[in-house]
Amino acid sequence: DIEKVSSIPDNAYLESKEVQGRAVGSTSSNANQDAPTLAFPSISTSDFQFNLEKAADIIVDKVAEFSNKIGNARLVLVDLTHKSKILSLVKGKAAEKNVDPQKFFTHVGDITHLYSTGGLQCNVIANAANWRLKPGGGGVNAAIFNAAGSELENATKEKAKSLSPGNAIVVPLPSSSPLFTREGVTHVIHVLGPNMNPQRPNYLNNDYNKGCKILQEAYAALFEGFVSILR
Ligand code: AR6
Repeated sequence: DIEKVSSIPDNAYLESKEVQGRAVGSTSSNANQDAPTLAFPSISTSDFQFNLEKAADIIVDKVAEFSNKIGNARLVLVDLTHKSKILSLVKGKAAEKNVDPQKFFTHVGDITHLYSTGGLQCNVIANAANWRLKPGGGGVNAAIFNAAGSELENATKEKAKSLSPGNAIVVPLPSSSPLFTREGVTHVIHVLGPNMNPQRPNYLNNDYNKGCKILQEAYAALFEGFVSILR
């Protein structure tokens, strides 16, 4: 796939390296591949239309802050395509800030097929949810609820009825869910980010003071949720 390969930036920065390693067997460069791993999408930057530069700064700041609190576990920012603007921005900023590439890297792939298609084992995935915690609505939310089956919907309902912006909720996934059996996902963490889309609820009317604060809170809640699973 020449098109895809040529679009990988020069500073590809560990992207998907262990994926290839996993397929051909273990090597010293991917010794950490069995570590607990949180895969997360870029919250609020697609349907919720949050500014990508601002989001990238917040992601890298929060990752840097939490990378000291997760032991040997890993954080992985995922997006669907090699052309993802948010992945390149975050890769650049993470390299500038010397974020440990063993603890944080980016990965191109569908968050519902990380192991089966990408060979990347992630026991926890995050969802960019809606406030009702309901399936559908497109984006990563629809993909995760579809892939996880009714098990996720029911397990979510048991935990909470709704979510307010800047918050996250950890949902243990029943072992009968296809996402558990096929991908090895044991927990989904729903996160509600700030909304800059006038067509959606809780619209912030371009108020980036509030928006950035809510996005920071959202990532802190997400990473704290992951830390609570590690304990
Ligand atoms: N795998 C990996 N990344 C994905 C996938 C996937 N299957 N699908 C989308 N992304 P979005 P938001 C990336 O719009 O902006 C929903 O309707 C996508 O490229 O899913 O927080 C909810 O119900 C982008 O980088 O979430 C809410 O109402 C990132 O995931 C609303 O959208 C987030 O894009 C939330 O909007």
